[in-house]
This record gives sequence, C-alpha cells and structure tokens, in this order.
Amino acid sequence: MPLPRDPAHALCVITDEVISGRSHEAVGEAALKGGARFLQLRDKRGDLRRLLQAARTLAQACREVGALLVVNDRLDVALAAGADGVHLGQEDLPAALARPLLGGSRLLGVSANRPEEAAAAERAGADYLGVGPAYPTATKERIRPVLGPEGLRALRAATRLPTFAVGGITLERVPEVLAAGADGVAVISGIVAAPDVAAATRAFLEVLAGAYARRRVPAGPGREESY
Ligand code: TZP
Ligand code: MG
Repeated sequence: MPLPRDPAHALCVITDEVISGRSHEAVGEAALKGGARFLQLRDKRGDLRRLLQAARTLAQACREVGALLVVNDRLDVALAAGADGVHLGQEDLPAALARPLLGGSRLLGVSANRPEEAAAAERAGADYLGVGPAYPTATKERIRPVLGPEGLRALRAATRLPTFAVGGITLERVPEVLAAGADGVAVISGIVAAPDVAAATRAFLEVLAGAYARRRVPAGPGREESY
C-alpha cells in the first residue's frame, strides 16, 4: 500500500517508552492530537503482551483520526493488533518474506543504511524506507555509519521509494534532509522526549510544510504514481 502523498504523512513519530518516560499510548495519542498521521510503535524490551496491548490501543486511536500505525520489528503483533503495517530492520524478518505475510494492503517499511539495502528493499516489496542514522544519535544502540546529507543523497539515488531520514533529527535539520532528497523524517527523542509532545509534533509538521513549499515538489512522501 503506498503511503498517502500529503505533508501530514511526511512525519513519522516513533514512540519509545524508555526515551519518553511515558507510555506508548500517552505519547501516541498526544502526537495524534498534535496532527501526526503516521506513528511507529517501537519497544525493544521484549514484553510481547505489553507491546500487543499498546498496539491495539494505538491502532484504534489511529483509525479514529485516519492515521497510520506501523509496529517496529514484530510482524505478528502488527497483524494481531490490526495495525497498518510493520517496520523491519536489516536484521529482522527479511522484507521479501514479510511481504506475502502482510498482503498487499498493509505497509512495509524497511531500514536502510546503504544504497544496496535500499534497492533490495524496493525489489522485495517495501513501501517506504527509513534511512539512517542521518546524524549521530544516542537513542539507538549498535548504530551504523552516520549518513549525513551526502549519504542521504546516495540513498535517494538508489530508490524510487519514499524515504524517511531517521536519527538525530531536529527541527533545524529538517530543511537540510529534505534538500538532500528525503521525503520525510522519522523522529524519536525530538518529539517523544519533549515535555509537550503535541506541541513538538505540531512544530515538526509546520517546518516540514515550509520546507516542502520551498522544494516546490508535490508535498508528501507518497509515490509519484499514487496520485
Ligand atoms: N534508526 C536509526 S537511528 C534511530 C533509529 C530508530 C534512532 C532515532 O532516534 P532519535 O532520538 O530521533 O535520534
Ligand atoms: Mg528492528
């Protein structure tokens, strides 16, 4: 399923209870209140029942406002909770195996750090890519080489899929990553660690809309052929 091409879907808010100190549900719902329309539920602690519970609650909250929810790492949880899709890294279930399990109407996001990974994910049926780390970040362990604007450009050139720059994304860096060809940004600490998650979400959406206007391309991450 292609992502919608509209600016609200150019921001993926990634929930993380360790980084935010608040529940997935509280942070996700605040992000939706701030205008987010694309959430990723990310929990590395391995409590399956807890993840499932959060996924079900957030899937329902997203449905109510027409937003999309993907679950990080866990295809089984994404399907069981009725989420819109799954986000997989290079060490998770391979995208080519996930696609048939997901079917054609759910989103498949894949993380890529190298152009070959981006091209392979596209061939395997991914709908969008998380490209990173764009900048240094303390949020993720076992970080891969930082891409910077040059690396983002190389990934852009390797795929036609929508790309979301991830890792160290701040409001100030949004214009630079869009100028490097990213279609959107995926943010953890810049939003979920903010005291007011809804306000931080709003601020990112405004900066994205401004940067898109300057780029003078159709605004939003969806594929060319989807509109
Ligand atoms: N993938 C690459 S870097 C990263 C992920 C999930 C962490 C992003 O977190 P933050 O706090 O926005 O840098
Ligand atoms: Mg993963």
